Amino acid sequence: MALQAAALLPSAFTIPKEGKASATLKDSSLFGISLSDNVKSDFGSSFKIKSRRKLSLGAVRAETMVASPGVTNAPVKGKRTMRKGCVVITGASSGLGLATAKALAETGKWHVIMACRDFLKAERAAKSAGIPKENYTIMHLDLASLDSVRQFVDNFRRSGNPLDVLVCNAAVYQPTAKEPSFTAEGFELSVGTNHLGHFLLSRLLLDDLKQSDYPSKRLIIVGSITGNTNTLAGNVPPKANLGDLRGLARGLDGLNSSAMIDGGDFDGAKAYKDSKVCNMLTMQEFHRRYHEETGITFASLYPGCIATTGLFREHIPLFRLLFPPFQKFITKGFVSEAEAGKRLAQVVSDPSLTKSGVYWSWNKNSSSFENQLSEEASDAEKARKVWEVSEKLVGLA
Ligand code: LMG
Ligand code: NDP
Ligand code: PMR
Repeated sequence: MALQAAALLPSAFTIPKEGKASATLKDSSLFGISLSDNVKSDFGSSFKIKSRRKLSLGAVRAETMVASPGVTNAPVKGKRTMRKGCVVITGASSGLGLATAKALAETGKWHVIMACRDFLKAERAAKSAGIPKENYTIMHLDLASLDSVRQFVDNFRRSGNPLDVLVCNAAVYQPTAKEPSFTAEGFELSVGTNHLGHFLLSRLLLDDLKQSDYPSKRLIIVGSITGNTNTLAGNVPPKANLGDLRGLARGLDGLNSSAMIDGGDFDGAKAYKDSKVCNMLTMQEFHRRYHEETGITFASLYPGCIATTGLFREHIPLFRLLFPPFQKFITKGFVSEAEAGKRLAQVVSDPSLTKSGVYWSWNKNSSSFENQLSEEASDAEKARKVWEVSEKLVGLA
């Protein structure tokens, strides 16, 4: 089994033919080997130039039109009126979400809604990160409760802010749990929070995104290399595998059915990786269903291995001690929170990253490229099934 992955390794460094936008590059950080600069700059250059030109027009007009800072419901004077963008980031109280909030807020061009389960923690985090206070608002959101998700959507609408970009970033990881824990509605916690909570949130907020007059509207769902079995990292056991979704279809309640999507025995690390596969599949299903009709950009990404974040808080102390140096010096996949925040901020706001249906990654020089997902994470039929089963579970169907 492991050798399947070995066979895949050389192809991880396949270089696309020059000029081809549809690259077949895999996560680039395996043992520090990455793409040559030539390939990187060739790749994607055509769409970069096009979209930059289009958007800069809007930006120039915009700067002359903004009268006062802050997100307002100022009357829309034509499609290209530019104002501060408004971005909702879930789980912005630490790690990647906080770093992204900071990176965006500091540009002065974004107002960040930090959607967090712990209000005080978020406030302290924003303050100590030095995020300018006029550029963020904290709103309560507990993704482990669908009622809370619905409440958040109501509160957000009442706040009168437009929704230009939604970033589904929050996650929990329970690598050492022997028994499953559950969300308010009784779904296994990792898939319930990371996938189902975000699934409901993004389905409900799709209407708000549609109504935005911002030049580039985006819905971003954070994925990961460890959910992709076409990489070495994705082959470290336990591997992601959604199977035939029998556990998910029965509600992941751990009572009448398994707490795992594939119906197997509970494994916290696998549940997390499975949830990331659901995140990446959901992004693609959104793209297939709504991109053409709405013009919204749907994207996912692997920001790099941010080995120092709170994600590993439940891992054993030895792991937390060794994991950062292991990633820094052995795999070379390590990235700081600040750097990862800049990467995600790019996916939120960079005019050259408007392509939809894409899973972004970065090479050693921190240049973005379109990466290829594993077979399971790009399986259109599975994406449709995950979508349909999930909408039943969250009460949308
Ligand atoms: C599980 O353990 C836990 O059970 C689970 O609870 C959860 O925590 C989960 O993913 C999280 O992990 C899986 C186990 C995987 O992880 C460990 O226990 C890690 C320690 C393993 C130590 C192995 C020594 C390697 C030396 C590395 C340097 C030390 C720094 C370590 C820092 C991190 C940890 C403390 O680990 C294993 O199963 C070990 C075997 C890993 C092999 C994975 C490779 C996949 C196969 C891919 C084939 C590629 C072939 C390579 C050929 C190369 C040819 C060029
Ligand atoms: P952190 O633990 O630092 O951040 C996770 C955030 O999610 C925290 O703000 C946490 O809130 C929030 N959160 C957890 N549960 C809920 C909930 N029920 N409702 C609302 N918010 C919640 O981890 P990272 O920054 O590393 O993780 C961010 C994203 O990056 C995740 O999607 C993760 O899968 C992804 N990722 C991380 C990688 C890494 O190497 N770290 C690699 C690849 C992807 P609180 O502060 O209250 O705990
Ligand atoms: Mg992994 C080839 C490089 C590589 C990369 C980029 C990652 C990323 N990891 C790599 C390799 C390995 N890891 C190897 C060879 C091992 C065996 C020693 C290994 C082990 C390992 C563990 C035990 N790695 C882990 C864990 C975790 O608990 C993390 C995890 O799986 O969380 C779900 C993790 C990660 N490794 C990564 C990344 C990004 C993670 C963090 C999890 C994520 O968000 O996906």
